[in-house]
Amino acid sequence: MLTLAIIKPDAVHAGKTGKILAQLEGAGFQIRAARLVKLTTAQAEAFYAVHRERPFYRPLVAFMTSGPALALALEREDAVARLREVIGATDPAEAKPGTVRKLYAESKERNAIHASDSPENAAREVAFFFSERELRELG
Ligand code: 3AN
Repeated sequence: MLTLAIIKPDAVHAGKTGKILAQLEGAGFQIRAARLVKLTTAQAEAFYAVHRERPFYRPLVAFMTSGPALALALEREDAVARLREVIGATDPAEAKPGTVRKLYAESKERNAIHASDSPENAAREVAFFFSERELRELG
């Protein structure tokens, strides 16, 4: 099964991309597709549309468009739940030791990595960044 991760602009800017990729691969995920993207405001708004009424929505969109981010389609058994375990809680202060966010996140907003939170969202979010054709050709 596939899930979507995004190594966020804070982590890319801080030069943590390689370490995070190594951690994801070490946890058994295979990279099925990857693209460095600089999201437009419209793209970030659409991606986070479920949060549009939340107070952190505008700052989140501004942050996610602030620099390059690495979108990843990742495969492994039980990928959605396992990736959520590996990334840790939204707030790094609450994340378990050894999780990506505990190791690399700066704050609850600048929290290094996104991961889909349900199989339905994983399908939607993988399709947001990658076409069926490129997944097929790369896989
Ligand atoms: P997660 O990324 O753990 O699934 P969500 O989906 O609740 O968390 O939130 C999406 C993103 O919005 C988070 N990754 C984080 O960057 C930001 N965010 C969530 N809650 C807050 C908050 N209370 N204050 C600032 N940013 C937040």
